Amino acid sequence: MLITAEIISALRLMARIVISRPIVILTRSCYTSDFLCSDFNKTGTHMPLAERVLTGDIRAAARLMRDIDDNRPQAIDDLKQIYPRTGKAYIIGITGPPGAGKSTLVDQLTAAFRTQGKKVGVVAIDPTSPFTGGAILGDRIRMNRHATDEGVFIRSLATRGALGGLSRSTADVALVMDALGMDIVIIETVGVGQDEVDIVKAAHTTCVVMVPGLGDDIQAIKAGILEIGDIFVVNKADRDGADRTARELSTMLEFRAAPEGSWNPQVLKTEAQRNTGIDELVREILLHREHLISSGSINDFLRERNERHFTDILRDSLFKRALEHMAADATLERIVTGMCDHTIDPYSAAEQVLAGILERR
Ligand SMILES: Nc1nc2c(ncn2[C@@H]2O[C@H](COP(=O)(O)OP(=O)(O)O)[C@@H](O)[C@H]2O)c(=O)[nH]1
Ligand SMILES: [Mg+2]
Repeated sequence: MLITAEIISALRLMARIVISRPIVILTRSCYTSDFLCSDFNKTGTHMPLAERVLTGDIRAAARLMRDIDDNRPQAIDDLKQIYPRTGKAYIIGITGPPGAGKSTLVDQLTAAFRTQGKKVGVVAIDPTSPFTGGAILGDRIRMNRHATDEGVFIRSLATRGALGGLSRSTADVALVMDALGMDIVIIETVGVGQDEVDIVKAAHTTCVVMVPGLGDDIQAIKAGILEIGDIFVVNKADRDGADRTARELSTMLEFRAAPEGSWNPQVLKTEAQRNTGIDELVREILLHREHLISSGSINDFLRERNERHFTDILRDSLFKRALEHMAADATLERIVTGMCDHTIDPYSAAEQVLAGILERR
């Protein structure tokens, strides 16, 4: 009897595996879509990936973003080719604490820009989900109504494994969206650390999203977040204390020493869930854009952003080169062993590794 029961349960398990397999494969193919790997465009002719992106081919863009994620060397060649044709998209950063309603707001902003005929790319970054993260999936579901709209391209980036390189991969993904012809690129990130601050610094306009009821905690908001905000949004204005939070934020902003003629950040109230206050937010974003252009501060902004982008790439390349150099003859192990018995100091070791790379050139 026991054996029969075991056999039955084993058969059940096998049946479940057999049934579930195709489902798993289908689900995977929705996201990682191997059919995206095809190098043929809609007309069936062969065309380099970068060129396909530049003609607005969404599948090619998804493929290139995956290559960027996987650190494929070919991705760099493609980025080189698209770069000269970028610089047209307007980048909006949305940052704030988890649960503030950022994704809901991004969804409404996307809809608002779509009614103006603008194509919208969204990059959602969520450091709270280091693995496959429910929140990232949540963003996808929340943005689902745009899923069939060819004028909207949504991409989630996990911070896993990115170790400091996140601002760079975000910048690269934003470039691909720009090359694809997206007029607006919205970057959503949780405002928790320096990495996230760096990410939104790449945006032309940064909106900091808060919620009512922060009370005295508002004092604890990192000064860095206050500094980067071009627009402050008190979302969930349907909740008690929205006016108070908005007033407190305005007061804090008034105390900032801002140079004459510089942009004066406003505090807006929204109810993202009910689409209230979104048109006002769009208007404020466009006002900030006008200010950047008319005051000429867009030039300083672009110089700063490009310098950061370049130094990020240079740092990455040097580090990669150093790792390769050290891997050739187990240098890293030797340095670490030497440091453990204090016969090697890390400062001289780093100088020597660097000198070794430079000699090779
Ligand atoms: N009461 C209220 N809830 C909202 C509002 N906007 C978003 N939410 C809800 O807040 C929760 C978190 O929203 P989400 O957009 O995922 O926040 P995120 O973590 O900042 O991206 C969700 O359950 C939303 O439905 C709003 O204006 N009022
Ligand atoms: Mg979110």
